[in-house]
Amino acid sequence: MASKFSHLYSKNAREMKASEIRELLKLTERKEVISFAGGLPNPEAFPVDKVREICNYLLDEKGPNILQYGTTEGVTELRKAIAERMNGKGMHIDYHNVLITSGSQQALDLIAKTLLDPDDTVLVGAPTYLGGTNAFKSYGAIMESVPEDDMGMNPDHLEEKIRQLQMHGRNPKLLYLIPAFQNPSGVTMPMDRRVRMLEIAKKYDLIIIEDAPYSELRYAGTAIKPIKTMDTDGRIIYLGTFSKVLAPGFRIAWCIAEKELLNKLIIGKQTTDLCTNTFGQFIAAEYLTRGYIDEHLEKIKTLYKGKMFHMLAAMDKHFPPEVKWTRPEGGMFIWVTLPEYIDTKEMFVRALEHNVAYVHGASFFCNKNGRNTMRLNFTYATDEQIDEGIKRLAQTIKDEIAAHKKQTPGKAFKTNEEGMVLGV
Ligand code: PMP
Ligand code: G9A
Repeated sequence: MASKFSHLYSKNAREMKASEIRELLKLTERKEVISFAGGLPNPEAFPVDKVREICNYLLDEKGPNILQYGTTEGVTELRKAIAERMNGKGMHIDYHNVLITSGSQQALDLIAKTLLDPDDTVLVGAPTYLGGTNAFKSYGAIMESVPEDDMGMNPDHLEEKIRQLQMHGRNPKLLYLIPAFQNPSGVTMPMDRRVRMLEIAKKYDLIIIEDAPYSELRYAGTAIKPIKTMDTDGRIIYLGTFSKVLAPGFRIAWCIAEKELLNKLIIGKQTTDLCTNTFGQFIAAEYLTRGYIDEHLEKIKTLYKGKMFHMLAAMDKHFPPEVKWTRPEGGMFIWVTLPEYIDTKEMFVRALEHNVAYVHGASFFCNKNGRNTMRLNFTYATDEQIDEGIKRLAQTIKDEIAAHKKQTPGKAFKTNEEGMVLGV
């Protein structure tokens, strides 16, 4: 329904859609609901004592300066500590390549603001993080989906998609990737595909956004280097965040880019929020330089690994055989595929009646696919809630399957692939 002022909205505002994750967060705040919806860290994983210790130190030793406005680029100590940490992972940057942002979400918005004109094309995975695609769409860009499989985006499909677009006079500008423990699928892209992604980006002059909020949350297998470590011509913008490894409430993240491009992002940020929360940046800098992050990572990896296997075991036990799901090596999500006749958006109402929530998969697709999929977060709930929530979800799914079977009774005879009746 058009509102009183809708005729005054900008074109961009007309494109803006509410984030399904953010909206669900309101619904799932009800105490009785067991939520596997939001990608929330477990509160047990917040280093309250270390933060208290650092705060006391900062306020006693550094005084009021840490409460002042800061530069738009970010607190130098933090930028330096991040550059050092990223170089430890194989990058070749200095702190002038680092911009501190108010969450990676802001970086996604700033990148869109800086690079995208209305009707520009962005290549995205099907599925992919809706916070990214919503940011791009809010600047009028058009999403073109490339199918993801159990190794992430398929480079052959990507190249095919680019060729098709070019035949129609469209040259995509941006390629949005989440190579490590993808949101929503939990899938990780192997090295050979990462290499191909960079080759394709060079060949077709694309900028890659390598969005990596979960890269440090590996619970099995061996680490794979970020694509950014192979970037020789500065066409990758790498995004990291403290949201999953310290606390999302700080809203502190980092964006690594080639200096000229970074300068544009900085100018874009000047009109957005002037600077990121300074106090939080000083806390994050201490957290890094004191080495607390590595201790803490070990702790939360143990916690999350336990929860992931707990949820997988509960799913093995309770889910009916018609349901399939991923077995990630890290991150925060399990991706579930139900029989095609189940629409998880419609089923959500029934799930909520059972007081259990998930994010329906279609919201991660820009091509109308994924209606029978859903994303489960395994980090937030307690182990007891995981057991109970998976039981409730299993029951909801079984009810859907039973209702479907009632509507379409099983065939009385068997047919072959061509539909010919067998055994007669
Ligand atoms: N990118 C991805 C892939 C995410 O999953 C998230 C948060 N769930 C973000 C970006 C935003 O993170 P934040 O703004 O908290 O750093
Ligand atoms: O609360 C948010 O919006 C961040 C989490 C994102 C997600 O659930 O993917």
